[in-house]
Amino acid sequence: MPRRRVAKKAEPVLGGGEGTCDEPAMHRSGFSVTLCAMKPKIILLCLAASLSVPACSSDGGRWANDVESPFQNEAQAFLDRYTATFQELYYESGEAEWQANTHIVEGDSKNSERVQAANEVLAAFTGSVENIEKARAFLGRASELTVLQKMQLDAVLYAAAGNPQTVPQMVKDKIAADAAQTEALYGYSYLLDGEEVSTNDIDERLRSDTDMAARLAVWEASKNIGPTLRDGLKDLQRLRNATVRALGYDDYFAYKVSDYGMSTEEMLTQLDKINRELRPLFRELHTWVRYELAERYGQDVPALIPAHWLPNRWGQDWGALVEVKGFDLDGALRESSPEWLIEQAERFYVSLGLEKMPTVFWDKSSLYPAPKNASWKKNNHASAWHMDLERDVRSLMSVVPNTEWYETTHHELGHIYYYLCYTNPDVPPLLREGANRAYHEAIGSLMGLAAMQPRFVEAVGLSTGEGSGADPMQLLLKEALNYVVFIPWSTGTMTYFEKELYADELPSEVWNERWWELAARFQGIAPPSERGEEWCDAATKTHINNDPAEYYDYALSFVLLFQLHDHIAREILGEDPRDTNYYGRKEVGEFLGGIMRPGASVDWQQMLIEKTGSDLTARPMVDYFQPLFEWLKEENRGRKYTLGAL
Ligand code: X8Z
Ligand code: ZN
Repeated sequence: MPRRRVAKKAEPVLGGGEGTCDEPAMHRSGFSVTLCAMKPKIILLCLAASLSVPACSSDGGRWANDVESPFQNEAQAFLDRYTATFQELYYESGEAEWQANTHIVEGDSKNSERVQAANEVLAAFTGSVENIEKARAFLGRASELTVLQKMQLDAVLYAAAGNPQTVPQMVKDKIAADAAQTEALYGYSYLLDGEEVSTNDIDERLRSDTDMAARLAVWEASKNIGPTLRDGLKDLQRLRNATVRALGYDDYFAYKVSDYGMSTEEMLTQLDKINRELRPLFRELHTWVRYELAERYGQDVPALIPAHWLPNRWGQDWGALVEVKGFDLDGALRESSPEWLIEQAERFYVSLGLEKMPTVFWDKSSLYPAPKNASWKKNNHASAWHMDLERDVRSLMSVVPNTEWYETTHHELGHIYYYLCYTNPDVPPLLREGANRAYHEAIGSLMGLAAMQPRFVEAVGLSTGEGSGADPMQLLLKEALNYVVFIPWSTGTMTYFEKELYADELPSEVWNERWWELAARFQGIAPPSERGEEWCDAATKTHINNDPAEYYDYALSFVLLFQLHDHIAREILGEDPRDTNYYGRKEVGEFLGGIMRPGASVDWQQMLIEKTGSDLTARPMVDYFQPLFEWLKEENRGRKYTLGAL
C-alpha cells in the first residue's frame, strides 16, 4: 500500500508494445533508493544483467534518449540528480517502514524513531523549496520539454505537495502522527472473552460461526480498536489537510484524487454512476440476503442487515454466505500449505509467460502470520512493496490456507508483477507507478477472479468436488456477493466518509453517526445496537488510517478488472467470461504485460481505449451478472425491498 504518485495527463509516449515483462525489473516502494545508491551500480548490473542501461543510472535510461535541446538537457540533469537522491531516500524510508510494519514490539520506540527520521529526510528533500521552484520553473516552459520530462516534473511537484517544506513543522508532525497511528493500529491486541485473537481468527469466525451471541461478541471485539485510533485520526485529518493546502490543493481528498487528473466532483460523479449502474443488482442481492439470513438465524427479516450477521468486519464482502455444492474451494485449500498458495499464484503468473519473482521476494517478504505468543506483532493487512523502485520487491501478508488468502495472494502478486514489469529502461524511476492507482489494484484482482473459476481451479489440481459441474447460478451468486457487494461499500461508505472527513472537515463528534448513516444508505446495513460517538468504527478499517483518501481505487479497479476480463475472455481466449481458464495462456500474459510495462508513462484513459476499445465502463460487470439478476428477481418475487434510492 505505501505508494506515492504522479500526476499525468500527457499523451502516451510508449506504445507499451505488446509483450510480456521479460525485461528485468527492479523495485522500490516508497521513497528511497539504496542498493543503487549505497552499493551501487555494480550490484544492479548483476541483478539486471540484461539491461542495456542500468535502470538506476543517474544518466537516465532509454527514456532520456530523445533529450535534444540545451533546455531539455538542463531539465534532464535536474531530473537525474533528483531521481538519484530520491531513490536513495525512498529506499531508506521503505526499509524503516518495512521494519515498523513487520516487527512491532510494544514499548520499543526504535521503529518509529527510524521511520520518523527516514521520512523526515525524504520529506525535506521531496518537499524542498528548491525542488519545487526548479520543477515549477521547468514546467513554466512545458512545451519545450519532452513528454516524459513533463510527466516526471509533475511527479516531482505531486510528491512535494505531500510534504511541502514551506510548512516544515506541519510535515514533521504529520510524519510523527502517521508513525504513531501505524503502531497503534498494528500493535493492538484484539481480545475475545479475555483471550487474544488474530484478525485471521476474527475473520474465520465471522465467516463460519452460526451462533448469534458468539457472532455479536466477535464483531464487537473487532470494533474495540476504534477508540484507540480516534485521537490519532483527528490529528491526521488536520495535518493531512494542512500540508497539501500549503501547495494550493483544497484538501487532502482533492490532492489524492488529482492523481487521476480529476477533481473531487468529477471523481464522485464517476463513482456515483458506477454505483447507480450496479444498484439494481445490489438491491436484489440485499433482498435475497435479508431473507436468507433471517431464515438461517431464525430471526425476523430486517430492513437493514445487522452488521454482525455478515461474514466480514465491514460488510464489504458477503461471498462466504454461500457454499456452492460441488465447489468446496475452502475444503480443497485446507489441505494445502500456506507456502503452496503463494507458489501457486506465482506459477499462474509464470504460466502466462512472466518471469519468476526474484529471490529477494522470498528472502525478504513477511508472508505468514506472526507465531502465536510471539513477542512481536506485525501489520495484519496484505500489501506489496517496491522497496527501491528497482528489483527489491516484497509482500507483507499473513497467509493461511483459505479462499480469502488464495485470492489475496493473487492480488498481491499482481502488484509485484506490475513493479517488475515497469522497472525497465523505458520507464524512469519517477514514473514507476501504475497507469493510475486503480490499474495497480486491478491486475492482481483480475488474476484472483480468474483463479477462482472452476475450470482453472480444476486445471491446477485443486479437488473441490464436482468442480465445473457445480451449479453456475450458485457460482455467480457467490461471486456477486463479493464483487458487486463491494461497490456500494467502496464508492459509497468509504469514499463519502473520507471525502467528508477531509473536504468537509467532518467534526469527530459526529464521525460514528455519519459512518453508520452512510453504511445504511449505501450498503443497507446497520450496527447491532446503537453505536455512539465513544466508538470510532470508521477507524477500524486499515485504509482510513494508513492509506487515506484512496479507497475509490478499489471500486475503479473492480470495474476495470471486469472490463479487462471481458476483453481477455471474448477477444483473446474466445471463452465465456463466466467460464474461463487463463492458465498457461501466453496471449493473456502478453496483453497484461503490454498494460503493465509502460507504468505511469502513458495516459490511463487512452490506454484503456487502445486495449479494450472502450473508456472505463461498468457495462461488462453488469453483463457478467445479468443471468443472476434475472434469477434473483424470481427468487425475490413477493419479497419486500427495503434498500432506498441513492
Ligand atoms: O486492501 C486491499 C488489498 C491490499 S492493496 C488486500 N484490498 C481492499 C481491502 O482489503 O479492503 C483488496 C480489495 C479491497
Ligand atoms: Zn492491492
